[in-house]
Amino acid sequence: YQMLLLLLLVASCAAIPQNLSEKMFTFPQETNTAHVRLTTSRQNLPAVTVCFRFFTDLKRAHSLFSLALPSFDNAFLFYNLASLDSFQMWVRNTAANFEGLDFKLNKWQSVCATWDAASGLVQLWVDGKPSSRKFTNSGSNINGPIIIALGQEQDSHGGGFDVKQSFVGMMSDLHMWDYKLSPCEIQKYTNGRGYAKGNVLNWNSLEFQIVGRVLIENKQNACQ
Ligand SMILES: *[C@@H]1O[C@H](CO)[C@@H](O)[C@H](O)[C@H]1NC(C)=O
Ligand SMILES: [Ca+2]
Repeated sequence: YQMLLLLLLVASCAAIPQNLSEKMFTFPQETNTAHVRLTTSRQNLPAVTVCFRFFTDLKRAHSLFSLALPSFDNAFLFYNLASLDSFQMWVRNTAANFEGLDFKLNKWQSVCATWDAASGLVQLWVDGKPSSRKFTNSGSNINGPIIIALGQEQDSHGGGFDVKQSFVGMMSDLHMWDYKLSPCEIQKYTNGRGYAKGNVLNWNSLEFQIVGRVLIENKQNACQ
């Protein structure tokens, strides 16, 4: 009976959006199961911006944000490579490589990526600094039922995880928009002040489901 109550509680938590302001997800362990699953009713995106902050000491390759469609497992994927200055952005299963970026271990960093179907260009922003603009995939929207996994890299729609691509660390302030943020808006996001919250995913009103050992914790701010 208690188990049933617990299950009902878990089910209802998943359905109700939560305000994660001043919170973070902690991924404390290397597994091929633990993740946060996000869904959205939006199914047809002509452009995308995704921004979040993360902290890790991983020196191997890992997925930071894995968005899959039934037709493309890497429909929109942030993939950090083993060498810290190399990064891949995947759009509809086509990758662009970015080199010489300023990623650091054991430091909170902001990252944003923008893409639009018209130009097919992807650009990455690390702590507000822009990368080169690179072509991935143009002419088609990100279209279909979206499943996003934080903490794991999808090789199928909602699954196909590999422990050696999992994320260990913390993540916060995730937002997703269906348009390209301007450089000025990305600067505002990076500074954490006065930016328009995501209209596809909003950290202050987030629907999600936790699978396995992922914790919601307070951000560890120093005393004022
Ligand atoms: C979330 O919480 C923050 C801090 O308490 C508050 O400023 C903000 O208005 C809240 N947002 C929503 C959508 O409830
Ligand atoms: Ca994949």
